[in-house]
Amino acid sequence: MDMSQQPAERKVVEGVQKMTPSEAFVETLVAQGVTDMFGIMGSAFMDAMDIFAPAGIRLIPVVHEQGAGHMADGYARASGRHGVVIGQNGPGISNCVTAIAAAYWAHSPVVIVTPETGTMSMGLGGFQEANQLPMFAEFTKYQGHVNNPKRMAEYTARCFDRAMSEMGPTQLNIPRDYFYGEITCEIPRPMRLERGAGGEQSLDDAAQMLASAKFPVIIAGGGVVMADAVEECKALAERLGAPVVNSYLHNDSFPASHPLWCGPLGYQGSKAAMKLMAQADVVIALGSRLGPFGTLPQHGMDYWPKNAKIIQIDADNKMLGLVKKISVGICGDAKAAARALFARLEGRELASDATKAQRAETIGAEKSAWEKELSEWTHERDPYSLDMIEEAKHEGGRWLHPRQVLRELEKAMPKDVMVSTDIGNINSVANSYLRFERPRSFFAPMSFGNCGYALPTMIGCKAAAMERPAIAYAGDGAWAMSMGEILTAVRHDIPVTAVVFHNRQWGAEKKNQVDFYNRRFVAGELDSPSFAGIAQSMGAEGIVVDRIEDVGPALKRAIAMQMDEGKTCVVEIMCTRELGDPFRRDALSKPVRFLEKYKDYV
Ligand SMILES: Cc1ncc(C[n+]2csc(CCOP(=O)(O)OP(=O)(O)O)c2C)c(N)n1
Ligand SMILES: [Mg+2]
Repeated sequence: MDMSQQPAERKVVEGVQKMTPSEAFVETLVAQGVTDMFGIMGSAFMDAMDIFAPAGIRLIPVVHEQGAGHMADGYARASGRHGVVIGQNGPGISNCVTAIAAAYWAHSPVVIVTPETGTMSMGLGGFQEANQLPMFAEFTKYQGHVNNPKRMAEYTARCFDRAMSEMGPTQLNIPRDYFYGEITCEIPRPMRLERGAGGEQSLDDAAQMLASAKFPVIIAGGGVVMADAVEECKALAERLGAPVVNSYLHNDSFPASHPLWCGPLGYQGSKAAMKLMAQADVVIALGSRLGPFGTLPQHGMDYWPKNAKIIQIDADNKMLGLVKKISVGICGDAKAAARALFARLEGRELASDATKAQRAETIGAEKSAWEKELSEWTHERDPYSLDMIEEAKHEGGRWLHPRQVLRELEKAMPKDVMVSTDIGNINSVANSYLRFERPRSFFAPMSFGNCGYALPTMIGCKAAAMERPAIAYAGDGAWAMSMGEILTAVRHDIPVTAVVFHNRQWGAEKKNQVDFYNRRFVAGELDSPSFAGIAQSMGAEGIVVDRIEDVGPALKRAIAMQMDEGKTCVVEIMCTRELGDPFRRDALSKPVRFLEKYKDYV
């Protein structure tokens, strides 16, 4: 434990002092470096809220508490600091469950503060009463329940410490009457875990495997982002001449301009990455839990190298060998482990040295083949998509091919951009077109996969990094779930740019009805007014795009408004109904019906 890392800016009261529990709570937040919180005010924590401002804490009010949870998640992921969310006991808290689940699977150090019904009425079925611990049990790394007001500072500090050390959300549950009273306590200083490289033996074994590898491949996972390990990953990759692939939805774990970068694995990922992966005899999964969804066959390729030796490095020992069979598991920090492996290879002759130039050529060739394919892949070619493209020609209006739109957006991306994506068909296809130069730049709903994620998350990212351009992608369905938070962006001067793919359908799910249910569409159509118009009436800017040549200029204009004028803008892009490959082909089966009345539904 490193006890010296005190946030420097603000002074925290020293020594044992008389204070109220509200003061103990707020001072502990200050000690933990909290400057921003997201939520909606409520009587349950008003006594503490009253002193947020003099403590140097801004509470950013949102439209819906789910938005606050996502904002805290985005804030944490963009900054590496805690994201904090708070709400009214009962409904304000239950509104956060989805967002905390998403933060859990993103390994975000989010602290959710959950004021609870008072102790004297708990269990009597009073107003806004709920058991708030079970709701979050599955999605938190630690749940602190303040069981006595005298322990307010202790529990608060522990929730903040554990969110960092356990890499995930923690819950601080506070009976609302425990904010009041008189206590004597000392404000604990933050304890931050110093992480190491892992066990000596496993590092030695891994280094030996790498030394004898003929075609090593590195998977750069979320751990590389969280541990700030890009330079160490680069050094290891360059020493080995190994291609580096991003794990699913961690496209920012390695710079896309690097010659060894090959793009993401997983759903709608890079064929170059997968083809190179298939050739590996040794794989180094650096900071990755090797989540099951991220390594499913794609583009008709079952690319996972079944005979390769797998070295997995994860800071959480429980992830080692959980999903994929591994040869060596290293419980360590991605940065420290990469450095330790590099040191062990120093001065050594590697089996792969002789083929370094040849492998570099193979990598280059696979990458350019994939780029060429992507550029020529202007629209989807399956029968449903072709029908939809044909249909669009006969409808009024101009409708664009999503893939072409995504390519144009990619070309128009500003430097140092942060992008969030939502869950949906076009957002998933976007995976191939989102490339980054630095970590903490790409934000997706990860394994929880909830629609309505992208906008609020990006507002949180922007609040943490006002100097960076912020872009949220969303389909029209997911957008409508979350667009209320445009009000938050406008009201509180946290400008972002949203790109809404208006294809008039819940496309991702409809794709399953195309593939498995003989195009029997149930509840899949979306008829909506102009989202640019809605944005304007919420006080933001709105641009409608229905010509491909306008896509890039529209994004650039919106970014200029964001960065120069502090304006939020919604870029609404009118798209055809064509659909890319589905999400869960693996998890669906052709329908079977036994009852006579449903016999046609196969
Ligand atoms: C909260 C939530 N509800 C439902 C789903 C199931 N779901 C996954 S994708 C999707 C459709 C998304 O539609 P849209 O946002 O319009 O994007 P498109 O697929 O059309 O590009 C739905 C309903 C989900 N993932 N999350
Ligand atoms: Mg849609």
